[in-house]
Amino acid sequence: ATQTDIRLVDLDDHGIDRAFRADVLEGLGSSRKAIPARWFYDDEGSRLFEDITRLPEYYPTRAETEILRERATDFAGLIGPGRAVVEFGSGSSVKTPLLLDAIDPGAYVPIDIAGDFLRESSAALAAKFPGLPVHPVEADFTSTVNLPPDLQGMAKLGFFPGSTIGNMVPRAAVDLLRTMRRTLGGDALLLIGVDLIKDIDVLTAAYDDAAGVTAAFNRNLLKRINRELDGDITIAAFAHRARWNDTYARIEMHLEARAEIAFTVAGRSFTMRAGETIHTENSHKFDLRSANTLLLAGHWTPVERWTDSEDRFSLILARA
Ligand code: AVJ
Repeated sequence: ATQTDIRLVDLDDHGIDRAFRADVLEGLGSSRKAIPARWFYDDEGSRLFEDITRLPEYYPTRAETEILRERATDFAGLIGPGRAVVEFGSGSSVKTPLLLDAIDPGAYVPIDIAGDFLRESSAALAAKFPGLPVHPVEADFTSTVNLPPDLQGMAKLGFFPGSTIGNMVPRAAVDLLRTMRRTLGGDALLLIGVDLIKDIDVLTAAYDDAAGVTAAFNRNLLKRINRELDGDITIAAFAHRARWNDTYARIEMHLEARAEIAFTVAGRSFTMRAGETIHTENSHKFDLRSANTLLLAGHWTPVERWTDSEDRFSLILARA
């Protein structure tokens, strides 16, 4: 294909609305309140996350970008040209071009749940790579995604950067890895980023920055609930918390009620005690063995791994 293609394969918006409502009502109704982290990424949340990646405390993006910059020759040799790069979660402005530059792909397929953000980032990417077919797909990639028929016969490289896999508890991560294998098909490869276990103060600061951007990102979930689910939550009544859970090897983010509070969402009433939290995110950290074990359980065989110069972050290449 010579023509740049930025058609958007459309997902049923009502499906997303219904899933958000169901997750929020179930999460707020449970005795330990929790809402899945994937709901952070409405258009505003996606923009706030981009701001997070530029924070001095938030090292993962810089560390991963360093690996992509330094190891282009390795990627070219191990991956080769002509593959369709399928990115799970739409590309940030910097990382994806580094990978595409390194391997000379046959097509680029970003999959994301946030449609408007996907449209913008796909258009920007297509402009940078004239002649590269770009096929954005608006979908929830935790279920098998039907890739555009134009890609049949092209081997796939899954790209899952940013340690997004760390947002899932191990059993969900394993399910997702197996789902990705189904989405990508036969002789696929997967290039996946995982954040490494390190000093707890460094980890905690990355999720509780001095400028308060991560706090705004966390609280944006409440704004989204108010707007999309007709809620009346007082946003300022909640404090942002980030804490290390050593048993699970993960940073947890919570929204903590500063005082007793009552609110309604979608016509339902909820109350919270002072100090009670809504658990909004897990960000699991790995060492190289736990990362390999996770991949193997997800039916992927590790082939090669790279870390940044300060051993903070790792990119792993695996084969189906
Ligand atoms: C994009 C999910 C990997 O867990 O580090 C950043 C999201 N949350 N700061 C992460 C996030 C708070 C990020 N991931």
